[in-house]
Amino acid sequence: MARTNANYGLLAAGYLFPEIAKRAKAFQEKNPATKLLRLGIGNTTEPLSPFVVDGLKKAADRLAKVETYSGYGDEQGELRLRAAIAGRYAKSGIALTEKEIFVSDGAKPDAGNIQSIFSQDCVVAVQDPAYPVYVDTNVIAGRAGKFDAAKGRYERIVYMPCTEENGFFPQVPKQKVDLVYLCSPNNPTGAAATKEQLAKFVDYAKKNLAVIIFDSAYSQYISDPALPKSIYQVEGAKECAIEVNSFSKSAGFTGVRLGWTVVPMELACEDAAAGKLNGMWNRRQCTFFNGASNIAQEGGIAALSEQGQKECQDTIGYYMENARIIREGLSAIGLKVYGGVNAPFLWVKTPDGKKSWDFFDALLSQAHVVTTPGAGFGPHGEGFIRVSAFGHRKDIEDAVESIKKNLKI
Ligand code: PGU
Repeated sequence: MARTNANYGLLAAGYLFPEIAKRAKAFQEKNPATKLLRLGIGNTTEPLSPFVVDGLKKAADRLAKVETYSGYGDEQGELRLRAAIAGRYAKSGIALTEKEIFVSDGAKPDAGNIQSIFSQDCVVAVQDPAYPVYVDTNVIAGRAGKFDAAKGRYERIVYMPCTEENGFFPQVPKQKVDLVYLCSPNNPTGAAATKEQLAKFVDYAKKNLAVIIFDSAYSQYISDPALPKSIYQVEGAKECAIEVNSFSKSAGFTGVRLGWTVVPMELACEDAAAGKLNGMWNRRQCTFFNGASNIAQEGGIAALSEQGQKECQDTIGYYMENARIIREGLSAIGLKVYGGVNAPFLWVKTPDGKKSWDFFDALLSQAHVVTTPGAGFGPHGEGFIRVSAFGHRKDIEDAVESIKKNLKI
């Protein structure tokens, strides 16, 4: 008799974004004439850079001819792409070999799957609020324990509060934990960590033989040159950190699908000498994954070229101008707005201590704007909503105007 993974029963709620889509759809069905303005999920909207499109087309054309056709590639990704990724790190003074880079179909699968190479009894710490994948995948893996509905927390997860008081970057945990998830620039708060802040976690991880899982999916949105785009800019981080990244937000590949994970050879933990975790992730990927699409990988190579980088950066500039419009518009009506300077997300405090789902509902019903309630990202997300800067300019402007005109604060 087959039995199911009972850990699914421990998940406190449905996955956040489909849940929001469901509420938006219900509202739309009741109000069919209303145009909803979607600043909820962080989904890219602008066309790919022409240079990247060329790369994708060339790869598709190669598949059309017997002489150039290719099937399965290396599970770890095309060597040329891994070399190009290593080249990007080299520009920040980080030396990585191709063997330390694993190309994938996105940062979400990697951020979700990476926990599988660690022991089931590892204690996990997350920023609170955090991208829900870190917690949910550990719930499914059986590391989170039961959900305490009164506290809005899983009993075995260590929540590291990110608040207005600490500039949305947490203190290192007081207790010993084994896996630490960090995301910078942060989803959802939009805060980008300084090198000094990351260095404290690197220190902590080395002292406790913990491993940091660093999600840098929004690194290209950093405009302040003093802020690190990779945790490996911190001395010693290769010994204690895995880094996950993506082409989704940097090159508009949310639908194309391409990402990567760095597992440095130096990385070690309590029962793994240097090299072992790299070998385990390699084994995991070879067994569960058959490589990213060869077309997507050619697009990735084009995106990392000089021309590709320039064009992709222009699109990032477009989204960051959206962020500025949202920031200024919402601040002008007296809302307290964080983020949106080194990240495509704005973290907006709800007025009068409103619950985040209530403010979400108010924005939806009064202004017809879809956002993401902060509570969906963890207990300290309560009292905030996340606004995404991804969208067509006109929709962003309309959303801001509609909030200004229609929201009753
Ligand atoms: N990491 C972070 C921190 C993210 O915010 C997202 C997307 C990803 C990874 C996903 O990267 P891929 O390379 O595309 O897999 N976050 C969006 C989309 C929602 C989701 O479920 O991924 C968001 O709105 O938070």
